[in-house]
Amino acid sequence: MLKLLNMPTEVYPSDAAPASDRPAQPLRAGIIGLGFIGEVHARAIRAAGGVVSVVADATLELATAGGNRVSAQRIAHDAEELITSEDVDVVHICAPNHLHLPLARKALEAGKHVVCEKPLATALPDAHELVEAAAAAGVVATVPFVYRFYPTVREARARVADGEAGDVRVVHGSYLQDWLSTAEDQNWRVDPLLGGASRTFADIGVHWCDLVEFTTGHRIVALAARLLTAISRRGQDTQVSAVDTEDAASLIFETDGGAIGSLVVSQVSPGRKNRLWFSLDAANTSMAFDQESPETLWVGRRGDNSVVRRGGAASSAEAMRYTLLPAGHPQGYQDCFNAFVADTYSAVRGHKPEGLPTFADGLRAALITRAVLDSAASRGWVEVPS
Ligand code: SOE
Repeated sequence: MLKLLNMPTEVYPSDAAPASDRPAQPLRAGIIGLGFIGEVHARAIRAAGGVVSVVADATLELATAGGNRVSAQRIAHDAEELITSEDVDVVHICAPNHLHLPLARKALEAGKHVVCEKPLATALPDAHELVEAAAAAGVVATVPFVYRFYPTVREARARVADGEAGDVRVVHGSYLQDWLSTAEDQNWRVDPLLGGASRTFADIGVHWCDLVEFTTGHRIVALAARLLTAISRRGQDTQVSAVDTEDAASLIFETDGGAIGSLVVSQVSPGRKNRLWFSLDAANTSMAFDQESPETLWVGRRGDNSVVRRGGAASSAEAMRYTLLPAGHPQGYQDCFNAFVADTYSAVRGHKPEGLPTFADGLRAALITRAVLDSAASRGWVEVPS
């Protein structure tokens, strides 16, 4: 104890340290939109060492309530004020889809780094514009395709990349939810003016496509899709309106790596909460991932099948990079989000984290969504530009 008290002050030369040895100042985030996903962003910002500096929402009342929930330092009068604020380094856009383009455009014009929720834009030319604007601004611009950050997804990716799995031949799966499964269920995403022409595919199908393209390294080059609007009118009492967007979609596709595949997406599957499931059936092994049980990867072989646990001794370096806790201490969705924001902020600091989903990936999702809509309209196969 005495020794500690007598410790010479040079041991802690914090003031004398050269600037480069001092910890970097925390990045200051501004969040626009404080629904479920805005709050997920807020937790991830803090986990990444950032601060929730300013928040904005559709009204000052909403912003104040949301700002209190996430303990923001300050409430902006509106989104525009937040974007041009001095105390914001990174703008997180969590507002409804039709606002992504104008808000991201303004944030890029202001020279801010941007995290924009998917879909990046509701129309393909707008997604192109944002990719170009981000490149011209020279800032970091990312889209939260966060399922990439499950260690078991990285494990599957590593096993494809190092050849252990063999050539991927068949890719199949589904992404199913039930939160819009009754006629009383209503949400702004149902309205094409707010959510865009595609609802279920643009909201969750794009996650699945991003994930399988990311893990296999293949690109979907052609597809044939069908859309279903199972519930033609939604709402309650006097607030009932006709539905113009799809409740479900199915597609078959081909990849540039010579694989074929199929996907079913739905927001009207009772009991399925957020069931993103895929199987990559390759020459040596099949690998299946289930987002609702993300701690394991099923590995099928001609001989014995096995279940690979996150954090196990045989885990790849890529999976270990996102392993925070010892096996048996479950990691989940928020951890993926935290890792995504941490990698985005690391990119802001000049690093190049591998596998970070950028606006280019948001554009890729918009291209596939366009192809799905075109195919459903023509009832034929459509090529997907690479
Ligand atoms: C709602 O469908 C939603 O929150 C999506 O918008 C997310 O992207 C998905 O991860 C979970 O479901």
